[in-house]
Amino acid sequence: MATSLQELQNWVDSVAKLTQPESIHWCNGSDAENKRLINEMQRSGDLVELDHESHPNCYLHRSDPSDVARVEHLTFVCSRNQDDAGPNNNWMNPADAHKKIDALFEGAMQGRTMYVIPYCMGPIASPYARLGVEITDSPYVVANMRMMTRMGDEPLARIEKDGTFVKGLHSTGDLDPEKRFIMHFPEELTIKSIGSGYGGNALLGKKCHALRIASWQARDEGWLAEHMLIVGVENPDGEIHYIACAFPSACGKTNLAMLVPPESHKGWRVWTLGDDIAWLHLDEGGKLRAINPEAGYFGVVPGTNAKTNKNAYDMIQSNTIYTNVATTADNKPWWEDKNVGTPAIDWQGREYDPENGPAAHPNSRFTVSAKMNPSYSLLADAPEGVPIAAIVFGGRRKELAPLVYEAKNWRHGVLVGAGVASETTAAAAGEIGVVRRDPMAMKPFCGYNFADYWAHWLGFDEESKHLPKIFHVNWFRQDSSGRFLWPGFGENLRVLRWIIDRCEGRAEATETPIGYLPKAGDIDTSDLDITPDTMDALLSVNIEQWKSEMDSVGDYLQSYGERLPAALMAEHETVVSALKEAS
Ligand code: GTP
Ligand code: SPV
Ligand code: MN
Repeated sequence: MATSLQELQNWVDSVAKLTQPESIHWCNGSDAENKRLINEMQRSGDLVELDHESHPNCYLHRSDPSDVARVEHLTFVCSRNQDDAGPNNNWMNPADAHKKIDALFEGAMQGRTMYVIPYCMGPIASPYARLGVEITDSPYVVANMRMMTRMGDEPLARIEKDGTFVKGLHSTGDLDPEKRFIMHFPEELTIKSIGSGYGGNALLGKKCHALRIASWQARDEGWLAEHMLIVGVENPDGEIHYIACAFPSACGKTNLAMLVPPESHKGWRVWTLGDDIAWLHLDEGGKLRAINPEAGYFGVVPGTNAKTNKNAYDMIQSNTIYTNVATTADNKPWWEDKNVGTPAIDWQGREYDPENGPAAHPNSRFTVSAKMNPSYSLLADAPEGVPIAAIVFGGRRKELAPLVYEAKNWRHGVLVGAGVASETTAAAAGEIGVVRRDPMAMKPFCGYNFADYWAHWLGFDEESKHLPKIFHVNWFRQDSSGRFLWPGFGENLRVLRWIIDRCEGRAEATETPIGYLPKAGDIDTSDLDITPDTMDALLSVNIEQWKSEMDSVGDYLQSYGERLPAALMAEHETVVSALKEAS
């Protein structure tokens, strides 16, 4: 027996029987194991080594061109009761789902090695951490999971001690998009994914476990599993405030989490706790505390340069796996807006030709251990997590949503979160740039009915008098020629400062029907090339536009029917009335 836990051994045996691998390898997470896998992948062509002088220990992986992003239409929550999954999820009944996907797993690993990956989401000693085991036939997944989670012997020991873990079964399959499914069985703590080797479809600790399954458990157990970065902002006096921000995929979480303070902000420092997922618990004093369940970053590459995000740019010069970037003639990685070098070979391995579109895929990614981050916070390993001062929702909106506003109270903040909308990005297959509702940035990730989820959020108000304030930001307002009005990136610190000052009761605000906005001059724009007119545009609330926005939010909420909490509709009514009064 490879493990003392009978349930785990039985499951591995049954999967082997179904998928018929040539051999089984239990991952211990060691350097030697990783080196061996990397070598094997170089031989098979799964990985290409990049120039090792400039990019030591960096590799390029090219995924199948039909497999470059999450596939939401093939992602299912298979709860016993369809209403528990809700209108926000695709649903299949568990028995049918198992039958359908098991048929695809039959013999799927023939001639391949089956890897068993024990992993821990969260600091290994944390009471909030959760365990899982992913079985996969992809060595690329193993190498990624090693950076993205705490993986190997230590987690296995805790799994054997605790006796409970999430079962994740993955096979790359034959990549036929017709035979691609990502299925979740929350009541069985089980995930089955076949037909994709990409990101959130295949690294099952991330979206499948830490968001879809964990959100379900969190509702039952009284906590929150959210699509949020966690960042610490240290002022020149050495005070640190921790902020958790939920922005949809490819809307700026990684960038904000590792923000580099601009020249004008001497003495400020930013500490990264996490860049994608936060697990939030109320502590005994009623404070909301966050841990990052992950141990690495699977980040968007395009747009990363020494100006936009020097921390990220420096971080990915070594010990990084790149997926679907282009390369230069001297075998360095290249992507759009890198601003150095020229592409020779595109992400599909073809000679670069602008006729074929971007050289790097717009959803090309880097995988890197969080420890490589120059702004890594040691508290990312703290079992008890960090106290959250503010929760910030956001999205990508050309118009309407101001640079920043503050919700009037927790209940209003939940409405603000539920009403989040954002332009779609390359992170998921499908059309790009269409505005869609993405409540709390969780549309693709909430493992249960949004109506129940909002009720769960609202319920925190009764549990604590010390909840964080809630805000909304939008870095992506554009002028009529399509230029961003706000410089973004490091300059976003200026907005975080206002947010923190509001939490500390030391900044002014104007009350509007949608919430509190900074007064002119409350956001420090010194040393910034931005006109007062632009700031006015960024901080304006167009009442007529907001009236129709709130109508659309109302229609959206109503579509959840009877399970929708009355308090959320009541809050919606309050905002609608305030808008009517103001016009
Ligand atoms: P996921 O990993 O998909 O969840 O994405 P994310 O939310 O972490 O987004 P990320 O920080 O990777 O940013 C996505 C894209 O938005 C990148 O191309 C960035 O360069 C760009 N971006 C990030 N922050 C800003 C900003 O403040 N302003 C502008 N204009 N672009 C930004
Ligand atoms: C996202 O799409 O929000 C991501 C990338 O963070 S993936 O891991 O592919 O889901
Ligand atoms: Mn994400």
